[in-house]
Amino acid sequence: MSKITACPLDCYDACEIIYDDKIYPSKRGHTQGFLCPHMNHFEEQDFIKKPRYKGEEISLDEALDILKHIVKSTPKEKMLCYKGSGNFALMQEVVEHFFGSYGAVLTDGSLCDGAGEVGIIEGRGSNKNMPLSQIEKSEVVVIWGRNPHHTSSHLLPLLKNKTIIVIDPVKTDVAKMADLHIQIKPGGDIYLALLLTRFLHIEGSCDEECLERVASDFEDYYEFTQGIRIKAILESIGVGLGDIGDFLHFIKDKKVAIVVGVGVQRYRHGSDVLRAIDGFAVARGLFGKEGCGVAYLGNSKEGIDSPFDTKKAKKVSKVNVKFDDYESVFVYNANPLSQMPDSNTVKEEFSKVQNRIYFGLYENETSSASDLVIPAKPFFAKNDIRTSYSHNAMLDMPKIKDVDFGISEYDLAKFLCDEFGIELKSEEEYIKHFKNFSVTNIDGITEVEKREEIPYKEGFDTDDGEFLFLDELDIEINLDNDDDALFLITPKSKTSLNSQFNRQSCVFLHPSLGYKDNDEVIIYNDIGEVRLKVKNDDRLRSDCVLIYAGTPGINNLTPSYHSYLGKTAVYHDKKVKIKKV
Ligand SMILES: Nc1nc2c(c(=O)[nH]1)N[C@H]1C(S)=C(S)[C@@H](COP(=O)(O)OP(=O)(O)OC[C@H]3O[C@@H](n4cnc5c(=O)[nH]c(N)nc54)[C@H](O)[C@@H]3O)O[C@H]1N2
Ligand SMILES: Nc1nc2c(c(=O)[nH]1)N[C@H]1C(S)=C(S)[C@@H](COP(=O)(O)OP(=O)(O)OC[C@H]3O[C@@H](n4cnc5c(=O)[nH]c(N)nc54)[C@H](O)[C@@H]3O)O[C@H]1N2
Ligand code: SF4
Ligand SMILES: [Mo]
Repeated sequence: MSKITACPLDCYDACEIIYDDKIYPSKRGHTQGFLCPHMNHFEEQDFIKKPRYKGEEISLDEALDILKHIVKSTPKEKMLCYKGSGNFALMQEVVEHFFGSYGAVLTDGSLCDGAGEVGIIEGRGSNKNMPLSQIEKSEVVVIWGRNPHHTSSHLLPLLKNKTIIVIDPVKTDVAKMADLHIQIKPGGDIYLALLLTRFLHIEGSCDEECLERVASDFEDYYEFTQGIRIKAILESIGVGLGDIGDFLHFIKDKKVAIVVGVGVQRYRHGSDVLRAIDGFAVARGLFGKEGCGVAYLGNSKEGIDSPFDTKKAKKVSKVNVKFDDYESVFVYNANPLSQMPDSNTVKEEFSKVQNRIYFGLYENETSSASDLVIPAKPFFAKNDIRTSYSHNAMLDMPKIKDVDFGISEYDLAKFLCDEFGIELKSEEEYIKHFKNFSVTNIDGITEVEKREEIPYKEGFDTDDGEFLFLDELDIEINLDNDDDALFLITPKSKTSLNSQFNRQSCVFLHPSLGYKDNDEVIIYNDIGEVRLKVKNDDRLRSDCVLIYAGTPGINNLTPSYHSYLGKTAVYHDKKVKIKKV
């Protein structure tokens, strides 16, 4: 039996793993012989092992029987299936296949990268990613709102001997090693991207050939960037004119990779930020060339058709679905009571649902508020296959070692499909379906066949092949520091993966705010409040409050409205205040 599998987690890197009694990193490809702490300690986690109903332990058969009765007794339009991305592999969708085919309601929208993705698609016509293998070939890497030491550590070896520019409100580890760190005010990136484009044009460094070929509207766009008042805007985003000069100096005549994370698009205008960053990259001629491009979170399913029947189902937003509109809610691969914005409202509405079902690996806010809890099997005990949003590999995840608890997504879907007369193919057929979209390259690495190593070589995927620039800014961006409210940023923690593993419990503040370590404070705004201990952190700007994603209570403070485009949560859109307990 093959001992090669892959990490199932929602992470850029999608590492290859050898499972030989325990988990080891593969030495091949991008994994390069190391895994992060999540996988190194994966098997030490407390998995849920026993199903339970209303607090009483039951057998798996009893749990499935109760599930069947709940589904049977719930009107289809009153049954909601809420899926998250706790396990990122492709077979996970099979449970939605059952609920979607049956006529229940599924979710859409995004808690993650959706706003940025829409901005990219508006400009380029698609969201094809610059893969890791191309970043390796660049000379300058601009890390724009990404924290690779926490979230994409396999990028780090590729940064060696390259010029590094970091744009981040926090002096992250990668900012410390950078040639230039622009410690921008949160939410200011759109202006920085527009001003960089304007100055690129002023200094005559635009790629004229590229503009002529795929961006004939550039002159209009340049005019649009002239509408920005340089001095006032630079001051309001905390960037100096010298930073712009240094940035353009470092990238001059070099192969440049702009590596963007989700931090820049956690605002209502999130889609415009990615579109403006892309606009700069187009002006500099970074698309379709070796070692150049923009690496955001690409569409991990690009080049693969889903075999599952989920398209026709009615869908409601993951960001702000009203749980109490439903009689029964089936949550899997997710911890919405912690990870959706506006947790207080989410918890209250969830508590009013008649039948709350949680299907997952670990106990959390959602499992403890559910009536029926069904344990899932961990990745190495079930068959699956996965792709990534940062490289083109397709990684097989065969069942390697069974465990004596839980049920796989396929087996749960199979049980329900059989009970309700819904067609389901065999597990092998689905895995084969996915494999049909792959090809094995000369290094023995299996990749998605239709992915281009250097995307947009032949122009963009818009109707006429041209890039579509942003042409208006009718947005309201609150960059004022004139009240005592502070910007809230909620980046990813090194110790947890969203709400899985070791979650943080502190609020991080700049020492100049005058709090002592371990002071108990209440962070609040008009949405809610959370009580946390202080940790002083001089890597922050003094106008920022940092609470890591996954910290219990963080989303008491975050708004449930969508980004203007892309139906995405906007976790950094609301400022907060602090009071001592
Ligand atoms: N260890 C770990 N790894 C993870 C995860 C995890 O929870 N833990 N989660 C996974 C998931 S689901 C995702 S989506 C990815 C996300 O991974 P990343 O894209 O790296 O996202 P974040 O850590 O949220 O934010 C990255 C950086 O953006 C900065 N930032 C915040 N606001 C702004 C802003 O307005 N402008 C700029 N320029 N920067 C800003 C933050 O300070 C932070 O350093 O990570 C994945 N990997
Ligand atoms: N404030 C703030 N909130 C955020 C974010 C932020 O940056 N700031 N980040 C957002 C982002 S980018 C994301 S992607 C979301 C993530 O939010 P979620 O998708 O809810 O992810 P997790 O918190 O990792 O919870 C995943 C759950 O999936 C379950 N699980 C894991 N593996 C399996 C499996 O194989 N099968 C089944 N059935 N279940 C499994 C585990 O029990 C785990 O508790 O959170 C969002 N929330
Ligand atoms: S770096 Fe990402 S893909 Fe690799 S082991 Fe850690 S969580 Fe998994
Ligand atoms: Mo995410």
